[in-house]
Order: sequence, then C-alpha cells, then structure tokens
Amino acid sequence: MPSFVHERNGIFPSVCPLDCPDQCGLLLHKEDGKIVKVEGDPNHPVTKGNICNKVRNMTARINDEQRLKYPLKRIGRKGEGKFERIGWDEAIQTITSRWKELIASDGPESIMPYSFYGNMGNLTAESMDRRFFHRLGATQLDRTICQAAGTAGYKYTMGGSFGIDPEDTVHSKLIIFWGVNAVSTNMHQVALAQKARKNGAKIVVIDVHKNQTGRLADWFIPILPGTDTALALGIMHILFADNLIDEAFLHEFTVGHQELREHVLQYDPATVSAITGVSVDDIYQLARMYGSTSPSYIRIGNGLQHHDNGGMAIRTIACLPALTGQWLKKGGGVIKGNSGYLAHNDVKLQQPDLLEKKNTRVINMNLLGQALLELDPPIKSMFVYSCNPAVVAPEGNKVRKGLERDDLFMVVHDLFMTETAKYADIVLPATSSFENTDFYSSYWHHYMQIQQPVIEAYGEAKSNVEVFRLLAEGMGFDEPAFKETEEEMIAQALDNPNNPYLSGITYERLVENQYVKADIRPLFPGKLPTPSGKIELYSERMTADGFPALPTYIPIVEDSELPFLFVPAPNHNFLNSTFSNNEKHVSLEKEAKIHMNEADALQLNIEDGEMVRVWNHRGECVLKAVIGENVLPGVVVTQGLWADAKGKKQHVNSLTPDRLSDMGGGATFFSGRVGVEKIQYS
Ligand SMILES: Nc1nc2c(c(=O)[nH]1)N[C@H]1C(S)=C(S)[C@@H](COP(=O)(O)OP(=O)(O)OC[C@H]3O[C@@H](n4cnc5c(=O)[nH]c(N)nc54)[C@H](O)[C@@H]3O)O[C@H]1N2
Ligand SMILES: Nc1nc2c(c(=O)[nH]1)N[C@H]1C(S)=C(S)[C@@H](COP(=O)(O)OP(=O)(O)OC[C@H]3O[C@@H](n4cnc5c(=O)[nH]c(N)nc54)[C@H](O)[C@@H]3O)O[C@H]1N2
Ligand code: SF4
Ligand SMILES: [Mo]
Repeated sequence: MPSFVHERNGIFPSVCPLDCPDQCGLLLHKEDGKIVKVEGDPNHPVTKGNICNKVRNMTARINDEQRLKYPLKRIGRKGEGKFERIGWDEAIQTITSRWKELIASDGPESIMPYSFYGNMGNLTAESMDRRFFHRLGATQLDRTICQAAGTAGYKYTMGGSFGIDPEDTVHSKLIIFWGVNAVSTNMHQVALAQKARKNGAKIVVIDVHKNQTGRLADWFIPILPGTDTALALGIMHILFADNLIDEAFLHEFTVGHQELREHVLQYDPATVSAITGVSVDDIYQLARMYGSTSPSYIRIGNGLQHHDNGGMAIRTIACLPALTGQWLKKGGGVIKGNSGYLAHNDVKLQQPDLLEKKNTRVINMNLLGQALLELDPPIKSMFVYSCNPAVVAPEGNKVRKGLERDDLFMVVHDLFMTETAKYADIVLPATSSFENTDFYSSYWHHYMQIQQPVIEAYGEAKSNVEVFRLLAEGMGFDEPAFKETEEEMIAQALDNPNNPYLSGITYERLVENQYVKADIRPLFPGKLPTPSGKIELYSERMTADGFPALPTYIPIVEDSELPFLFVPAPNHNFLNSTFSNNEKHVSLEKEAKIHMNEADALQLNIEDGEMVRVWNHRGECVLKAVIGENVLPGVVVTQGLWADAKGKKQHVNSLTPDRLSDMGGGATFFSGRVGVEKIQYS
C-alpha cells in the first residue's frame, strides 16, 4: 500500500472521515512531518474544494496536546477521570484475561461492543471489530442511533437506499429541504441548490426551527414536530383532487395508487392544518407548487426520523415523487440516503460466519441505559469505540448510572478522554483517520474514496483494525481473518457481486484516482428491490410487519403532560459530540441555548438572554433562552451535543426518551417533552 508517511513535506490527498453525507475530498498540507493545513480538494467532482468550518479547523484536533498518547488504566472513581499510563502489552493482557474469565464464568454474551461511526472509514467502522466480536460470541449491538427508522421506512416504499444523483439536482426547479438543516449538515447540497436557483429554482424549507437553512429559503414553512406525515398526505389529497398526477407513471411503476387515492380523501387541508399547524392556504400552495413544478427534488433529512413516527414519515414523503412522475426527470425525485449504490461486500468484511451461536442476543444501542441497569443475565463488560454514548445516547442519566457500575469492566478506544472514557477501566489511544489506510463510501454522493496514511501514528495510538488484531491474538484466535492486511480487506469488500453499481471500482483504481464514481444508471425504467419491483404506495410487507399498508399519520407518543415539545438537534460547529471539546469550535458556538417562541416566553416571564431551567422526569439542563419567532409556540429547540463543562448543565440527552421509533428500532430524540422555567436567583 502506498503511504505518504515518510514524506516530511508536501500536499497529500485525503477524505473527510466524519459522519457527514458530503464526504469531502481533502488535501492535507504537511510540513516537517506534521499536518499544518486541511483544505478541500478542488478536483473532487462534488465537493469541489469547499469544506466546512469544522474541518478547516481540524488541524487543531489532529495536533491537539489533549489527544490520548498511550494506554491508561483507571486509578480513580468511575467518571472521575484519574488514570495512569500503562503499556500496550499490559492493556491487551488485562482485557483479554478478564474476558477469558468472563467467558468461563458468564459466557461470551456478558461482553458487548458499543460503537458507531465516529470515523466513517469502512475498515475502521465495521471490519476487524465485527470479525472479532463474532468470533468471541459477544452480545450483538443493533446500531440504530442515527438513520435506522428512516432507512426502514424508505425501504418499504423504494426497496433500499436509492435516491437520485445529487449532481443532477442543479437541474431541479423546486427543491424542498424537509427536516434537514442542510446549511450545517449537507453544505454541498445547498451549493447545488443555489446553482439551481440561479436557473430559476425555488427553495422551500419545512422545519420546526427557522435555523440557517430556513433563513436561506424562498419559502420557509414551520411545522409542529412529528406531524410531517400528515402534511405529505395532505399534499397527496390535493394532487389527486386537482389532477396534478402522472397517471402513466403511476400505472407503470407503482403499486396501490387506486387505494392511495381513496385513502387520502380523509386528509383534507382543514384536517391536516389542525394537525400540522400549517395553514390551509399554505397547504394548497405547497401542493400546487409541487404538482406543477418539474423537476422537483426533496432532500429528506434525519430530523424527521428521530420521532416516534419517524419511519412512517419517511415512508410517506418517499411516495410523493411517484405521484407526479418525478423519477423520470433529471433532477427529480428524492434523496433520503444513497448508500445502496456504494454497498460493499459486508459479509466478507465482517464475517458473520465466525459467530457460532446464531441466536446470540442483540441489544438495541438506543437502550443502553436499560441494558446496563436491567438486563438479565447482565452485561459485565463493554468495549466502546468510535462513539461517545455518555453524551450522545438518549436517557443520558440512565446511561451514566449504568456506566458507573463498579462490576462493569469497560474499555474505551478513542482519540480523546471523552465523557464516556472517564468511566473506563482501560482507555486505549486511537489514531486519526489521516494515520490509517481505509476506504470511504458516501451515503449521499456516488463516489468511493481512499485514504492512505499521511502522518505517523500519534504517540502510541493504534487504529481500530490494529487494536482488534491485537485482541484476537491475545484471545488466541488464529483464523486467517485476523491476519489480513488492510489492502486485502479493501479488495474483498469491493468484490460485491450483489451490487452492479460497484463493478468498476477496484482497489487499484482508487489508489490511482483517489475517488471513483459508482456505475450509476437511472432507477427508472427499471426494477426496484421491493417485493413487487415497483414503488410500493401500498405495501403488503408493511401489513405483515404490523403497519398500515398505506401511508398513515400516527401521532407521536404523549411523552408527558409537560407543555413543550423538545427538539435537541445538532449544531453548526460540532459533529455530534466531536469538536465539542475543542476551544475554537466551542467559541464559535458560544454557549448552549434554547430557542423559544415569544408568546411562550411572555407567559413565563422569560426574557431573551436569560438562563432557564429545562426539565422533565428524566433530567434537567440550564440553558440560555433565545426568544423570538424561530419556533412555533409549544416547541423548544436546542442545538449541539455539548461536552461536560464545570458548573454547567448542558447534557441535553439527559432529557431525551429511550422509547424506540415505529420502525427499525430508531431513536426518538425529538419526541420528548419538557417544562421550562425562569431561574429565580435569591
Ligand atoms: N454541522 C454538523 N453536521 C452534521 C452533524 C452535526 O452534528 N453537525 N451530524 C451528522 C449526522 S450523524 C447526521 S445524522 C446528520 C443530521 O443532519 P440532518 O439530516 O440535517 O438532521 P438533524 O440535524 O437531526 O435535523 C434536521 C432538522 O430537522 C428539524 N426537525 C426536527 N423535528 C422535525 C419534524 O418533526 N419535522 C420537520 N420538518 N423538521 C424537524 C430540526 O429542527 C433540524 O433543523 O448531520 C450530519 N452532519
Ligand atoms: N440529542 C441528540 N442526540 C443525538 C443526536 C441528535 O440529533 N440529538 N444525533 C444522533 C446521531 S444522528 C448520531 S449519528 C449519534 C452520533 O454519536 P457518536 O457516534 O457518538 O458521534 P460523536 O459524538 O461524533 O463521537 C464519535 C467518537 O468517536 C471518536 N473517534 C473518531 N475516530 C475514531 C477512530 O478512528 N477510532 C476510535 N476508536 N474512535 C474514534 C471521536 O473522538 C468521538 O469521541 O448521536 C446521536 N445523538
Ligand atoms: S464535515 Fe462534511 S462538509 Fe465538513 S469537510 Fe467533512 S464532509 Fe465536508
Ligand atoms: Mo447521525
């Protein structure tokens, strides 16, 4: 494998490792063996040299003195953060001998991995680690915290994660950002939309919060949280009533349009207006605009699916372009996620065959608190990597109580001493992505990219792949799977006969070109991976799974009697909790705030800029109130997953529910309720 590590100076190709749809091409400037500047690669066909502020400041993170340099063992209380240095040999020996004991006394299911996509590299995120835990026979983790509900919902309609090519969206004449804060979370989609706008396109944003994305819209439509399914059904009602539909498309490429036509009669604009808070006039205007503008494109965001009814919301919105035949137009259709086009051979990469007991228990990662506190037989050891559950997981106080358990042997592998790592018995230092070999597949654009190591490993840090190789050796696992090199694994992963779009992408081409586009063909005319091969407006599979076969509005759960719906969304300068420990990024965000409608503030006697207590039966936060008209009455919104800071109460997930969404076992971060009150200083 080529590597740039031994070149002291120069500019080297790279890829952004963060969990962000844009997956930018990067150029790393290296001086005297150190990265001194991160910039966008101007030749990348989609991201074109523009990168976000977060990653322009990434050098600070890579070279941060606070980075973990060597393995540590805990000497203080759990959560206190007192550790002392140990060597890798001792660390691996401590972990594997403890696991061998646990396997003998409690069985391998007493051990559980806990990981997510802190680094999106496919090898880092889901290769050697999966092989290792399969071979170990550990409790399996269902990784549901991000897109699970929407992916399941979208699949009922479209069969898999296939939308349009974002590069085509420059041709769109109407762009709807629906539950996506694209200015912060998908900036190159905004750039493409701006290009389309120069050619006459209109940009509509549907959101519960008029944030930076809402502010750039030609038309911002505020909506009550968790009611988008009703709005989509109201649009369908009008499209059918006004005959703004494409009959030919419906006949040829969909199932169930007759049933849907009947079914949506009940979602008349007055009914939908009462549910959503969108006026009858606006519902008419939106439906008629959608029905008469072509090509029209909907970017479906993640905000929608973090609700009790999130899967259904996305299943429903995904039906809209079929009604007007948009899939046949260049720049018409939707993107929810596009990971289907770049799907690699995960069976070869993860080797599920190494798992002997096929009915090994599976734990939903959104239920971490419950799993640690209530599971019987209990989890006795947890290995956390590429994830910071003490901050990002719902019912955060329950999670932290679980992490405090003295009989839980916990290992954390990360670049930093995160809130989660403070609870660990052993902490292991991780390399940054720029120190590793890996391959990356965007879940929005269609390019696969490669990372070759550019700098030396920081201190004694090791990559995820390397750590699991060492653990396998320590456990005495001698299968060839644990000896394979990164290059071998990439080649295996790219060999995926189930995915024709991937056929032209090889390891050699990636090394030569840095990014290679999947072999994309339009979805229509063609056969979808649904049971009928068509777009399923009516889905028998949904009936079999216990859902209504037709898109149906089901309200979110009545979380409590408290007055406010609470939407704790991401912010501009952090990436989930990543960067929340970095001074520069924190100073750009200033402080943790809560947005509230002025009518509510008036009633509660709260003034702009005052600190307020936000609470429910799960926990409390103290945040700075921002009063205005950016949210509807009855709704409060925060932004960002803030790091713990002395004297501050800003752990928003201490307030979020650990109920699961309707589909896919997804998270319901945005379906909770809170009370808000002025802080009375005595
Ligand atoms: N800067 C930045 N970029 C990121 C991230 C980050 O933390 N910061 N996180 C990354 C990750 S992991 C993900 S999954 C994506 C998430 O990025 P997005 O897909 O943008 O999803 P969210 O930011 O969760 O929510 C998007 C919007 O949904 C709104 N919303 C909440 N509930 C509702 C509702 O019921 N209806 C409607 N219409 N809108 C609603 C919120 O106000 C928010 O503006 O971004 C990725 N990119
Ligand atoms: N309230 C609320 N909560 C949310 C969300 C929300 O919108 N609101 N969003 C949810 C969503 S969509 C997501 S995806 C999750 C994300 O939650 P997480 O996956 O926990 O994401 P991060 O907070 O970025 O934490 C990633 C961690 O991985 C570490 N890391 C990075 N690279 C590597 C590596 O190569 N190896 C190892 N071992 N570690 C590495 C980073 O240092 C960081 O500590 O949060 C969820 N939580
Ligand atoms: S976080 Fe997203 S926008 Fe920023 S550099 Fe990475 S991929 Fe690009
Ligand atoms: Mo996510």
